[in-house]
Amino acid sequence: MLRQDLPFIPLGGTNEVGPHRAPFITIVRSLSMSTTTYSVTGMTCGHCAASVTEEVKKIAGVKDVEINLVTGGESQVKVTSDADLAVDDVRAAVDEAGYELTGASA
Ligand SMILES: [Cu+2]
Repeated sequence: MLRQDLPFIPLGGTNEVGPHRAPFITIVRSLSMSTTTYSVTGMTCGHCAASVTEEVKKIAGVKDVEINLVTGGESQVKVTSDADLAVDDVRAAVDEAGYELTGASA
């Protein structure tokens, strides 16, 4: 009886830490992080992208900004935030940097 119980002691101890923590972190992330990709026209170089990044990062809740620069076309601005952003706030930030927001998609 004791021999049969022994192997389950270390396994039980591990499971108590692992599976309880991992799903908790996953759930918190999926509920609180939001990513939206915006189309922005008018950017022509890295300086343009840096200006847009700087302005968009000023919006409350923005955690990360990634830009796929398309010179002379629609650049893609991927914004990760801890809450859904108001598109007007993003438009205002892009406008402040000197460019135009032309679309948004989840
Ligand atoms: Cu530029």
